[in-house]
Amino acid sequence: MHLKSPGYFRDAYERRITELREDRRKGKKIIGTFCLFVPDEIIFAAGADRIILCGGSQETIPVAEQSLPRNICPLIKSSFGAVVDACCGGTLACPHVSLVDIVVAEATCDGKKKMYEIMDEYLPTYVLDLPQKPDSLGALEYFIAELRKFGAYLEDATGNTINEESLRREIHRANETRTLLRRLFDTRKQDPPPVRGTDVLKVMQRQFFLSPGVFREGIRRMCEEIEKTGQLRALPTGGPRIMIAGCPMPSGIEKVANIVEQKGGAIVVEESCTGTRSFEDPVDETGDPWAALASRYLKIPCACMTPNDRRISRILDLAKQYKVDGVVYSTLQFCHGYNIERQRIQKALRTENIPLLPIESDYGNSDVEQIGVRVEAFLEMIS
Ligand code: BJ8
Repeated sequence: MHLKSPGYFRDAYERRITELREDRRKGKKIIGTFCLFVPDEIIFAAGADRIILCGGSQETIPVAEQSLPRNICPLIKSSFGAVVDACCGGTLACPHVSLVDIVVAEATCDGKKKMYEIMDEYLPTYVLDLPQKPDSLGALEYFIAELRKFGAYLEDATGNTINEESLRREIHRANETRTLLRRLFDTRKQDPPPVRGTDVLKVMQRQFFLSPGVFREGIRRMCEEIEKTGQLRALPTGGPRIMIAGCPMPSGIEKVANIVEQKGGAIVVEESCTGTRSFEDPVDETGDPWAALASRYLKIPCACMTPNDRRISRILDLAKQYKVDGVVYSTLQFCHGYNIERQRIQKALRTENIPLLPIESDYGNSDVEQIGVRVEAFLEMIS
């Protein structure tokens, strides 16, 4: 039986929304985020909470297109449309926006950066800066200073102090989450994998809006069940082993993953921000916590970074670890970073004889059939 909603998290979403609403009423600050580069550890250490605002809905795109160009990434349009809609009393957006006091954005791709400037007219938006060449001289020092500045901003916004003890505690908790996610992903190295990729994707999406404690408990129970029974309730498909690499898949945007499974591919790993990137590299718990956070977060191999060789070696490494037969490289339309970076990744994979299928899509369903035909041919080729 295919899991529609992983049972480990039943009712967790509704409870979470109620909890955040209640906490906010009591004065807790709720931060809206859009990106993996914003360290949760600092937000929690400041006594605030967070929820993801990344839009996965097609419905809010027309609202955004009233002020943004149409030819930009649908994730940007959907997210912006959700904020505009919610702030103008609309009913299209998910309930997250109305829970949020402040947006903490990040200087990643151009479309997002420019969108955030306009979003600030609707919700107070703080932008965390990032060095775009993470391995260059001074990049780490710069990012440490940026994180400290962000911490000071949160202290001001919440009226709380971030002390070393609270930061270390949150780093430790976040590392526990990373360890559990790694344990879950490790089970997928089996042949056939004991759990469906689409179910894991739904779990990965939950990490950005559930409370970390509830999320960890759900993952722990999931791992225990898989390790005890050899598989989850979902049946393994047993087809070619597929890595999905590319843009994140926020809740609602599972189209490509669904098609791969429907056509018989066994998704064994996702190289994306809704995949391995969220738990790779624990934060060092021994040294200065600000430096340790900066060092860990700067290693996130987002395509906004240049040169992004780290991503290429990680993809090759994941392909080996998970015994991948082929890579489905899934990008969103107009996401230039991930679309262009595909060339170097495809070249590197070719040296290992691993074929790659590029799929560029949007939030609509008009291309489902066409993607299905291409995925089917790809799976046949690598079977
Ligand atoms: S760390 S991947 S979450 S920026 S898909 S909006 S890049 S045009 S989402 Fe991302 Fe952070 Fe990077 Fe991860 Fe721009 Fe591309 Fe759209 Fe994107």
